[in-house]
Amino acid sequence: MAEEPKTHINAAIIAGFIGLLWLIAIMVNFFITPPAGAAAGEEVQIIRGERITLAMDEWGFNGKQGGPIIEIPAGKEVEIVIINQGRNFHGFQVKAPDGSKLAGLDKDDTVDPGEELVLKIKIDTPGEYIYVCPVAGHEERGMRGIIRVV
Ligand SMILES: [Cu+2]
Repeated sequence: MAEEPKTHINAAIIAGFIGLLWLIAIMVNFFITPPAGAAAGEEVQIIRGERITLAMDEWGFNGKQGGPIIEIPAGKEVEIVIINQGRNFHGFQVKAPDGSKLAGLDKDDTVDPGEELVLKIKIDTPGEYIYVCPVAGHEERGMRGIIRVV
């Protein structure tokens, strides 16, 4: 019985810690993301392989703001087939951690509505990157997703 107050203190510390983690998770969710995956509760589609097909429209990839997670092998050339199913012109670019272009199209190279383009890209360094439509304003509207190089 002498142990009991201590146990309560430990339980309070643990509860506080869990609460803190929960708060941090909420803060991260609100302030750091515009989510590059699906919205909370939705299943995130993962596409793996050496030929990836992505449909683009307003404002997302494969019909979702925050497109699917793409997983490609490091150091190997893969094909990204981008199909513009929207009404605006769109593009595809993988960003380096500093925000510069790592692979894909330049900002001004775009695909017209109804058109498709096969891009060959190769990323040597494994990691998690962001892919976007580089047309001004489109990333902010939801044309972004995660690409994992493994
Ligand atoms: Cu776009």
